Amino acid sequence: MIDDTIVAISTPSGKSGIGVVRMSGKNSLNFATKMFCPLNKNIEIKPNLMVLGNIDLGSTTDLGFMVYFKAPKSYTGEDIVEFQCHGGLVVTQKIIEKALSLGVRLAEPGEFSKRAFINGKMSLDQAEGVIDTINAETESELKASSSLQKGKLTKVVNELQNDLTDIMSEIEVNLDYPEHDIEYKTKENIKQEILEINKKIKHLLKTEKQGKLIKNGVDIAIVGKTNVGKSSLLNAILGQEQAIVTEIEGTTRDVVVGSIEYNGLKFNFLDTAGIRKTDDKVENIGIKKAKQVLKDSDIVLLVLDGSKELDLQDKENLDMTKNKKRIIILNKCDLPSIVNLNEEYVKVSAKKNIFIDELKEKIYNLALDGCNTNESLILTNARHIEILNSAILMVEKILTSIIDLPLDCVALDIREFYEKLGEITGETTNEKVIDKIFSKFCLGK
Ligand SMILES: Nc1nc2c(ncn2[C@@H]2O[C@H](COP(=O)(O)OP(=O)(O)O)[C@@H](O)[C@H]2O)c(=O)[nH]1
Ligand SMILES: [Mg+2]
Repeated sequence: MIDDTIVAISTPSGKSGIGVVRMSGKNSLNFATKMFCPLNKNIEIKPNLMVLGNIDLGSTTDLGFMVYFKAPKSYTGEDIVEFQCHGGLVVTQKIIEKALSLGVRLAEPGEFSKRAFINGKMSLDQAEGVIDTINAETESELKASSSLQKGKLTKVVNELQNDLTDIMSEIEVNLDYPEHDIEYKTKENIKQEILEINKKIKHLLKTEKQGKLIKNGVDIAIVGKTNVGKSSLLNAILGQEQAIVTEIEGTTRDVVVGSIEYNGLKFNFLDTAGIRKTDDKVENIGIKKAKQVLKDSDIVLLVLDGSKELDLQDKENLDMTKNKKRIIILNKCDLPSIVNLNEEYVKVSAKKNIFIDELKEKIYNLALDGCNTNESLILTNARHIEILNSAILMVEKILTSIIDLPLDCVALDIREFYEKLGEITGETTNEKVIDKIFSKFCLGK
């Protein structure tokens, strides 16, 4: 049982319409009533009721609301009081100071959620869903974190563990009544059941690819020789003048990055220095960077000037990018086209904004590469993936050794596998890992 009461500002600091200060712990109502005076003196503070009143700020008061959530029906599972006050830098800070002066302790980052986890209000993976929801930058990230937060992974893990519990009791019965024939049959049954579990985990792990796309976004290098319109293309895609565009060769030297959300996914475009032979020291550093960006990217947009004959540099660039996932772009399609190319390409005009939406759709489809980002549960968390990968190794070990091993040894392996899965939900997670997870939360959550 946690004894102390903690407090934190739950809204970001800065000017805002309202601010929220949250207090949790078994004495929170007691503390809160010492610093809040309802406008209606006869009102009774009841759970889940917003009460208007003056919040004590020391030298003055702020007119705001207080709401009380009674344990265990609260986020943390403890008594919680929330003050809704005016936003800005001072009011919330003064509420904190007042609470501290009464003996409340300042919460650590993620401490409310950690308490929720300790008090059984949510599993560890659900808590990770909470932080992912807060950190989400795109719709697809939000969808994935929302499933996690709602306990979809917890449910799958619990079901797998229930199957394992059934298997373990089957073994138990068999150990109590040992008979060779029965043992053999039991082992065959278990093998089938474990195979089913193996299938389910593998199915889940298949979503890892989508998960990476959702979590990391897609890095797209825009490369080509100078003056083909790479920076213009970046600007056209972003819909704003992010990179400098001139008719002077070697204008772009450093990498210019801009991101967009398209169909719920994040795409990071990296505009690079034009590749050419030059004696300019700075430009050469830029070209080196361009090659690195090209190497690290998920997709390459190789830009060519469609209004001019291809030269040796273009051909070198075509060759340099041929092993990457790439789209060849013939830019400047507003001008008469001269280029003859045997490879698949798309025509655009970065300057006149022609076929830019079509290009975005093409990039999206290439990035997705047939995978479905609408599955109801997608693994986006590296910790979960790592645990499931270790679990698969354990399953495979059980499957290969089950017929030769005595049943009690099999039972031990299955128990170990069960515990491995429990690391996802927090049932068997090491304390250091738990602390690390919650320390990444923001203050006030
Ligand atoms: N006509 C035409 N000119 C373009 C187009 N895109 C870029 N340009 C021009 O080509 C020159 C080089 O453009 P820039 O984007 O700086 O090329 P970068 O060196 O590849 O980044 C500038 O004068 C642009 O205005 C286009 O689609 N059509
Ligand atoms: Mg440029």
